[in-house]
Amino acid sequence: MTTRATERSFRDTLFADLETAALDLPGARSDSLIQPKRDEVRPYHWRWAEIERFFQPSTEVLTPGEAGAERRILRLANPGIPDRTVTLTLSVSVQYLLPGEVAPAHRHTPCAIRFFVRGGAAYTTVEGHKCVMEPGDLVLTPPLMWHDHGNEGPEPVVWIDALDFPLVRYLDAVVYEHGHVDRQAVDALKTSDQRYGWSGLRPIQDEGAGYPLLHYHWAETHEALRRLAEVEATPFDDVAMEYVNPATGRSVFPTMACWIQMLRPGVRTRAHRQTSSAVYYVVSGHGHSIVGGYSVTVQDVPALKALGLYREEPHPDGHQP
Ligand code: 1HN
Repeated sequence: MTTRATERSFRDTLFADLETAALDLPGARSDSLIQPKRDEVRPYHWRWAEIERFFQPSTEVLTPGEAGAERRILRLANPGIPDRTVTLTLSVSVQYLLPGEVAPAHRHTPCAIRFFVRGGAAYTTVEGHKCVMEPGDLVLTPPLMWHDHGNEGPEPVVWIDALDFPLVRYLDAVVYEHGHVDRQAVDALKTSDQRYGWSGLRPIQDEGAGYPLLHYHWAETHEALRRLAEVEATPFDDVAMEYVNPATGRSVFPTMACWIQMLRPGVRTRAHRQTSSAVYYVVSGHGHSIVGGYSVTVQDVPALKALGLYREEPHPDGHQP
């Protein structure tokens, strides 16, 4: 009785003292030496119709450029993540701009991609390069490059934004600056299209560094995928191509990769799993994953590979039950 009481009070006192000293003794309580995989991120399906019905109401409560609201975005908030991001490393949103609206210039260390969904005459200006976006176009905003967006057409415009914000925040490396102007001055000679026709050629001065290509046009993307589909496919992803930085041949960003993918009609891919996370946007087509359609993904694979943390394995039975 006395021994037990003494023992308990010894432990209690020890843990209280450890707490005061800001120390932990893992394993002595229910916690383990290495905490298990964080399981709050859940697989989740956001239906486009559900997102779309909030476009109009969002204009009633928020105007970009007013009262600190720099952007009008509907952010995908994973029901398991308290910080309301889509995965623990990625933030994905749908941005909606009315005719004449401008999302003012700012810049930050997290990088972004835009995948344009619909509407005419929307632009994003990245560091003075004005990119006029059409459906299916991909535009990059590399770290710390100034960016502002605007809708110069008569219809509302919609695009998808994906950022590595949660990862950069976890690394405590967020730098965020507001611009002094809403719209950057555009350098007419400095467009991404002017320097790169996506011809497989690069200006010789662009070797190995920077972000020379900012705008990937849907017409070329679609054609490349269609041509590849005629000759080759893969067992796990069917026909998939990665957007690359032509100066390096690598992923568009060190933290984030983008793929464009086609599942040919009737195809059933084999099951696999990875340590990485990914978000799919269905561009066209339908199916119980997607059959006979196109999708674009953003993934955190480059960050995991750079850190030596990427693992991938096939499902032992080939397909899931
Ligand atoms: C951002 O800067 C944009 O520039 C969109 O359009 C979404 C989500 C989180 C943080 C910054 C944009 C964003 C964002």
